[in-house]
Amino acid sequence: MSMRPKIATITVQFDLGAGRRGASQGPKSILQAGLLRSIQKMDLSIDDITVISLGEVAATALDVEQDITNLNYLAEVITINTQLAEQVSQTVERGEFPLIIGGDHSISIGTLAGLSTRHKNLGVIWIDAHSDLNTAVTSPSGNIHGMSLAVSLGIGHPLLTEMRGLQPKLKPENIVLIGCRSLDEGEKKLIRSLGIKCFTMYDIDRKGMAQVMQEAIDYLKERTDGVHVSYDIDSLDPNEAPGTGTTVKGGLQFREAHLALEMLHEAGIVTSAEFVEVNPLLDVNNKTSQLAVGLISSLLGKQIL
Ligand code: EXY
Ligand code: MN
Ligand code: MN
Ligand code: MN
Repeated sequence: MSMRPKIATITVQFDLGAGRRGASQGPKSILQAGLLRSIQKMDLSIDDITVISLGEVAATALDVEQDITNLNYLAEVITINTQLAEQVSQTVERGEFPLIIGGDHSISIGTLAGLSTRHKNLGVIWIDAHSDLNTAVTSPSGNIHGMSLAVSLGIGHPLLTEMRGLQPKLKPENIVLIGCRSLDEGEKKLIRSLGIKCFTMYDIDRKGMAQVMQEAIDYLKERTDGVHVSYDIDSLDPNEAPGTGTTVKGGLQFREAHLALEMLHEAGIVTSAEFVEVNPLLDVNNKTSQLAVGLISSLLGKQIL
């Protein structure tokens, strides 16, 4: 019996938070790329891994007043995230490690709501080309996957922020953004006004990933009661990972991302993780799903030697 917590894999076949369809097929392509086999090769037996699938959401699952603007598929986003929050909360209550496989990045609303029932001072490492800090007022697209971190801070439409019930919102000082290279004006204002720690691609190029990760780990270690890794595959350079819906050039090389996750594993501070935005419709060779399997494995502890 391994001493490590069981890994509760929650797959979320959902992409209505994004501007295009396809990320709902991310979980299947990541499992087909060998995720469970790769996890098994570590010190985990298969019964240490459970897989719960949250399926497609019936359209207009809630009757939300139709005059809400710039919040695409609001009802469906609320429905799936309410379900996901419940699953994550139960997983944490059972003392298991939640590993959420998306699906678009709007599902982090549910993940973080579920985690906040247990972690009163949760740290978040958000590895992403974007900061997902828009609201219906500042978003250029109305796609809720670009708003999910703002919602988790309690910023945005009440139907989203209050979906989280009375659970504590994330604290801005407990968030570290890594890999940003495409920020809207509203997001820049929020990052500055809230003093959110942000290592952009400029910082990574200047300091190197090892230094950035050491600073991020040291920063969160002293102030949080657990760390959630929210990994958006579009943090990688599109030449490495074309299978994602909102590509931005000048992204992370695979080795940089791999090092970041290996260092997070070694630091021993990570208590949950989610991997989102893999869209197999955009990558016929399925290279992106294979990269995702490699990154997930290194976060969970697969050492090179
Ligand atoms: N900032 C843009 C928007 O809000 O529409 C693009 C957001 C892309 C979000 C992806 C999940 O990271
Ligand atoms: Mn994102
Ligand atoms: Mn992104
Ligand atoms: Mn290990």
